[in-house]
Amino acid sequence: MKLVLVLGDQLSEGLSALMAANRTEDIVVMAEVMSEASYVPHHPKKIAFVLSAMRHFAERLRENGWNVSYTRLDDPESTGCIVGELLRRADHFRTSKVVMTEPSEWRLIDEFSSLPLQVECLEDDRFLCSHKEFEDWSKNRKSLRMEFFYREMRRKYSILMDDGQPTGGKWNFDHDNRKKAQPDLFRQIPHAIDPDLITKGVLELVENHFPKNFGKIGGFNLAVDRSDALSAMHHFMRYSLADFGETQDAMLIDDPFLNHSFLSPYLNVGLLNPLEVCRAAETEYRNGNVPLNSVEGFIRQILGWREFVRGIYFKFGPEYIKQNALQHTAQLPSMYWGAKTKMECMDQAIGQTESHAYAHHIQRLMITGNFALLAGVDPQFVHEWYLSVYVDAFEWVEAPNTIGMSQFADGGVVASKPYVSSGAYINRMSNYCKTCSYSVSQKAGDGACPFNVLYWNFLHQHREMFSKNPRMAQMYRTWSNFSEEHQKHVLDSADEVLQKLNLGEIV
Ligand code: FAD
Ligand code: DLZ
Ligand code: SF4
Repeated sequence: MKLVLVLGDQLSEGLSALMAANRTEDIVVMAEVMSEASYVPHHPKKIAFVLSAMRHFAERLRENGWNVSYTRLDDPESTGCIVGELLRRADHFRTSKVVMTEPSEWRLIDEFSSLPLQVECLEDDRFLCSHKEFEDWSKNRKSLRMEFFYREMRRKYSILMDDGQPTGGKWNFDHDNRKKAQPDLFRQIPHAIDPDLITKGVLELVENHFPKNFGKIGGFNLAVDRSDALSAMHHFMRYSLADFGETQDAMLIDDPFLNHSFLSPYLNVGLLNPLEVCRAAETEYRNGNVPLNSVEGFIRQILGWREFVRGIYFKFGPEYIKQNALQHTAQLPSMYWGAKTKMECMDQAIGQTESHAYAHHIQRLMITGNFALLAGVDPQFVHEWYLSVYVDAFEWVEAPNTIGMSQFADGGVVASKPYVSSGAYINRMSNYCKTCSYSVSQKAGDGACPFNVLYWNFLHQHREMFSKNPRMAQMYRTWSNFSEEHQKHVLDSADEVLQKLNLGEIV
């Protein structure tokens, strides 16, 4: 008899550890534990989602004949951590044999590596690219670019391929995407599910145990089992996929989801499988229901970006998250934890994060990420924030996006140039600036958009590193064409904003 460990983000019936076990003899171990619920101050909706999904999954396993040994968060006998719970169950069932699927985070891989038990750790084959395949693809490349990786994945799974060629004759249809969106009261929001009794119990538990964590627990409406997660997927395919591409980069006041899927939580805990989501999207296209630019853009996010960032996380090892290539040291401004801000764009992105534990990609990258980078925040604080506040946040996917793509703290492994912009980009892609206290057209001085002054300040501060980058040369030429007086005015204004942030004053 052996123990089969199932972690909170391994809620898939086809999990390799379950496949290697015998349901009539072996014992499944699942544990709600404080160590996992508090390694960062998770948003209450994230904790509730994971715990409720774990409870539903345990029920499902029992219905299917498994013997499940389940620890609840408030179990007085609990040791409070997964390793402790595994040892306790091993002692109780008098066995030292454990089978598990590789954890998706270095922190846990490390903890399990020195257990006084016989642990068989299997590959996590829910991902579409194995560690070996990523290593083979990446090992002799000077730079790792997602676009080339993505093409390999399209070929490997024959997704959106016709006679060996990409469907529609091109790999990427982003040219047709990236448009501004119009407010639309009739736009469908992601599928919402009323909490059942199990979820209600979890919500109460989380409210009692984590009253101070940033984020609102009210209005919880996420799917917590596979069947509802599948409904959420079909809902997205039916109502939002068609317009996904065009509005992918757009941002609108009080429209947190636009045509995004909000499927990341389900993918990340294993309620949905990435391949089934990609295939379902392709079928919508083949059936003539949705345009190619939307389907290709959507599939690229999952088959391309999601697998690519996982490859980066495992290739570069536990040290990856500690990098700080730009040597930034500032604190994370208090507005990130809900303090007042006069910046409409930050208020919108952080406000919806507080309410829904969700912001879409461009809000994460070009609003909160962009601002933290321009404000010179220590990437460790930024990383901790993203890992805490989003319901889909697990380190393997969050860290390469934050440390790499958003903060350039890996020195350019994920991104070929830093994702920074002035207010002009935000104004182009959103309607935020119209109601903002700041003026997006003002370049310096009181009332100027903070993104405007911080943007030039960032380029100026990091000219050694970036002025030779061909993709940034134009910006440096523009800066050098400004008069010295104007440059000084901009840099002084940036200093004032940074001072205020540093002193905790409202910006
Ligand atoms: P959609 O826009 O509908 O996209 C479909 C799916 O594609 C997503 O569900 C997701 O699984 C995948 N996807 C899209 N972009 C990415 C990407 N860049 N990397 C990996 N997968 C992607 N994603 C997470 O799942 N967890 C995180 O903790 C996370 N942290 C991020 C932090 C920063 C700073 C940034 C810039 C991005 C982060 N992302 C993260 C990526 C992306 O923002 C989210 O996957 C996406 O916003 C989830 O919303 P959605 O399901 O509506 O996505
Ligand atoms: C995120 C999370 C939370 C909040 N709680 C638990 C838990 O109580 N028990 C558990 O097994 N997993 C939990 N998780 C998910 C783990 O943190 C996740 O498995 C690791 O971060 C590896 O990705
Ligand atoms: Fe954001 Fe600047 Fe626009 Fe205000 S003016 S919403 S701070 S980009």
